[in-house]
Amino acid sequence: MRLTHFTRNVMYHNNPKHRAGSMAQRPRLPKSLKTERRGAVAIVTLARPEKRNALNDTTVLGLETFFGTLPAAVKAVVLNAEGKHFSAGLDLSELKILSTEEGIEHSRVWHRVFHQIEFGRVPVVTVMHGAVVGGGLELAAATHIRIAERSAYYALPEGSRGIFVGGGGSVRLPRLIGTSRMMDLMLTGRTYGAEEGQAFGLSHYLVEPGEGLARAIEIARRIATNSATTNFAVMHALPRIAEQDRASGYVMESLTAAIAQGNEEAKKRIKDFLEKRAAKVERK
Ligand code: 1HE
Repeated sequence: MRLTHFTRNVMYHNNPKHRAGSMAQRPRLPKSLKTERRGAVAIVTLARPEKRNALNDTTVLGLETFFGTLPAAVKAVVLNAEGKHFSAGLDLSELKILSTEEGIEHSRVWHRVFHQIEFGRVPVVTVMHGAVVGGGLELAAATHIRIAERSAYYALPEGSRGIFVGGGGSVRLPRLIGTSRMMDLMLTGRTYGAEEGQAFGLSHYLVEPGEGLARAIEIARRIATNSATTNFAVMHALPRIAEQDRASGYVMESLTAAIAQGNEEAKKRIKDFLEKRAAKVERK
């Protein structure tokens, strides 16, 4: 196999000495990612606006390092992006040199990294604006809460580039918007605007331009106050239950509910409510 930039990168990250979490110090992230801490919330920002945050190997593997080495005190993450666009998707300049075998490996690396985000330790809130296309949409779809600024628009230009989604898009996006809409996006190259994305399930919140990050931090802070058991159950049990047959789902739900309610944190929170120390459910 030719030793391309991509294969060298994968070999580096697959080496146990270099893997996330095995280092004594916080590992270095590539320049295309910036990070910031706000208490229990960590913010990771795609920072390659000159290339419209196109996702190259370095950035994708950097995300793996970031999510694989989150300090224990971080309870939620915000994913943000610099510049006018969230992400132009896969860095096409890297794709042009991959053989078929390397293409499979490339896609499998994206699967591994995005799986680590979706089924990681903490919920991730994404702020989307401008172009959210191809692999950028696949990345956003692997996160848990998506906030769209009104400038956001969505597309899957893989069809017009002669390729196919490779970052888990064909698994995740039909579950969000339906196979039929995804077919339309891929076959026709059309875009959906922010309002359509909101109506179809690509975003949970629609906000004015420039308001996404503040809203994301507010939501991430709220998520960080949940019990770790609840967040774990929502991230790991809920999507699996949704994909199981009903009978298995009910069993898994009972077990998850019993484990959650049995812990001291739940007992304390319920007692607090009953003794009027906790917030009511309010519609603001
Ligand atoms: C890129 C990329 C990229 C921009 N790979 N370099 N994705 C696409 O097919 C989308 C391609 N990009 C675009 O359609 C447009 O760039 C945007 C609509 C996102 C933004 O337009 P604009 O006018 O703001 O920027 P631009 O002038 O097109 O691009 C600025 C620079 O970024 C330019 O480089 P420069 O050196 O000439 O300045 C572009 O070449 C570069 N650039 N997008 C590489 N994608 C795991 S499978 C996933 C499969 C996919 O994601 S396929 C979808 C690929």
